[in-house]
Amino acid sequence: MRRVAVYPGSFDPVTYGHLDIIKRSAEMVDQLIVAVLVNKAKTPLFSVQERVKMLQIVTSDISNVRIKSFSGLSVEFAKEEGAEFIVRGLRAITDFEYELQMAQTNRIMDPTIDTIFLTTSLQYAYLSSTTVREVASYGGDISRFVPSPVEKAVKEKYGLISF
Ligand code: COD
Repeated sequence: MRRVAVYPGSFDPVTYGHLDIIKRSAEMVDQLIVAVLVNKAKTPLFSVQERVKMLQIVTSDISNVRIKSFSGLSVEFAKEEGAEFIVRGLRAITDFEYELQMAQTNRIMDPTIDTIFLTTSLQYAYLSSTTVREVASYGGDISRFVPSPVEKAVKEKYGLISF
């Protein structure tokens, strides 16, 4: 049977922490769909198209990864894509409560789809898109947090690259 998983998130922007989860989970399934949420409430730094493009660039060397956007419930999107699993990353205890609640709610909504948690690699345990945006907004160095095409795009957003 062909195993498909969906890794949903905001990816605003994608970090080395996300990329680590993408690489590790892609090895566990036949196809991994990285799904970018069209956020309803939050005002993201990057548009959905920009986030999809950045993810496409940084995952171009992983043959079984596809990038898509979605709106609505992630469990419904996973079903539409024929996925068996939703992949999520866990960094710290602070992630746990939210992730557990979401996984349980999703399982009640669709018992055929399970959530798989991968724990963060230690070197990325501190890393989030929020801290990347925060550091960049003050002109700090984000090269250790995100791949270089993403670094460039973030700097452009904050007007840190002049032409
Ligand atoms: N190391 C490991 N994992 C990481 C790291 C890191 N350094 N950084 C982030 N992650 C993990 C996060 O823990 C998360 O699992 C995933 O990567 C994505 O993170 P973000 O921050 O980009 O995305 P989120 O958490 O904002 O995404 C939330 C969703 C969009 C998935 C969620 O809001 C959603 O599914 N919304 C649609 C409506 C829905 O279905 N709601 C759920 C019903 S309860």
